[in-house]
Amino acid sequence: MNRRQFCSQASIGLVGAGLVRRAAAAALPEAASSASAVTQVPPAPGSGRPFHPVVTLNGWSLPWRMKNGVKEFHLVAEPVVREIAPGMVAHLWGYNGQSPGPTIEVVEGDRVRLFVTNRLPEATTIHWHGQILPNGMDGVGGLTQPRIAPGQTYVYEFVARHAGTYMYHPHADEMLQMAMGMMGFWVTHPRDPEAMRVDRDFVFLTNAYDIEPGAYTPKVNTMLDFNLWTWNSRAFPGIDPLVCRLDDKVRIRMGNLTMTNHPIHIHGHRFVVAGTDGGWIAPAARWPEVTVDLAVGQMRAIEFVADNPGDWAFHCHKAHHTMNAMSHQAPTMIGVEQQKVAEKISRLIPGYMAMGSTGMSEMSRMQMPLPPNTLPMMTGEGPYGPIEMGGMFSLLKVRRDQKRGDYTDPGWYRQPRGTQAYEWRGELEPVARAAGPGAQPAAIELKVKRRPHTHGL
Ligand SMILES: [Cu+2]
Repeated sequence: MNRRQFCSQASIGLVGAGLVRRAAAAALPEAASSASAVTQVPPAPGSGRPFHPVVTLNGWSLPWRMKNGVKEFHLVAEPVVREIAPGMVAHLWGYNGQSPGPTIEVVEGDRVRLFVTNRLPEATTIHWHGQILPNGMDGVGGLTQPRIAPGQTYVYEFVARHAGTYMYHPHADEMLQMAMGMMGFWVTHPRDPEAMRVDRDFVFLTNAYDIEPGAYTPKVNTMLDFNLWTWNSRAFPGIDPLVCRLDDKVRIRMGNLTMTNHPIHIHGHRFVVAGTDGGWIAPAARWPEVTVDLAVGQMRAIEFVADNPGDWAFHCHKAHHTMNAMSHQAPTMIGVEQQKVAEKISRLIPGYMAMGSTGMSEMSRMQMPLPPNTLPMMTGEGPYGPIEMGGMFSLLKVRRDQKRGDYTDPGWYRQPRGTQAYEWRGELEPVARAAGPGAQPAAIELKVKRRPHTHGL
């Protein structure tokens, strides 16, 4: 645990203790709040039944109080400021200081009472996605309850009947409210804390925003062409790595509240899909995967053993979703000789740069001036240069010497000697090509130039 994590845990603990002392007699539990984007590893539960808490990427779990055997939470729907990644903040709506809201953790069979206070400028509700509950607690504005007007507090109460992976979100002006970041994670732990035990249990929600470079508030009417693809309202390199000790049993729970699907892919490991928002999958029915598609409104829990040391890419496989704010209207410039036109334009606009003649990778190297409050399209500096990724991208960091329960970033992985790709510096054999119609012209070979050797590895 690093110092910041310790301090944030300590502050959660203090809020929890404060709840018991100061608000025990009050009808309404205190609403804890956190505006930090640091991953806050929750402490072991101090009241209620035991469980092993999950770790919310760049987020936290909401403290509760026990009142006559009921687990009470207080959610406050309100405008929040969220750092998407260093260099950009967004003005979103969320819960208790953050978007997404804090993760709610309960145990199967718990009776749960949730106070929901609306500090937004318009009415809202909360739907408890995946829960099997009485109809009147389902949170669909107009259908199962009146909407919660600004300033009002509503109470939801039900029994968390099934262990599993769930989420919460509004069912009132939901296109706008979800485009503004209103959502949160819910985990119902099994009755037996040792059942389905893993060493690391990570959770995150996928979300997407359309925020013009230089602006702060998402465009709420965008249907598909979002420019920020985020996990827990964070874009790489703002997404914390998933740090593991070698041979840890790892679970990653993910939910999708965007407008499109996300094929989530992991490198260096095979996993099984162990659960959905409908419940846990019987072990004999699970099959191996390296990519799982998260459809809209779905949740998936994947499990694997982190038995391969290294820094492994973990990302959405839609290439546009590992990019930050970009213009999709930019023309393809591969193969276009721009030198002459660039010279002419430079006479009119000093500092003009021609871009993309050999691809777009060069853009990750350019230190182009950006308007305030946006992110470069491709970001993240690795040990060998730009990683050329943004958006829905993070790292699974597996280390032999990581301590149990320690989530501190161990830095970059150093590959053992002889286990890293290297440049071939010998002679190249001539390539044999078939003659006849459709054959590749030999001239292509002549264009292959050897690049200077840059890494002394
Ligand atoms: Cu995606």
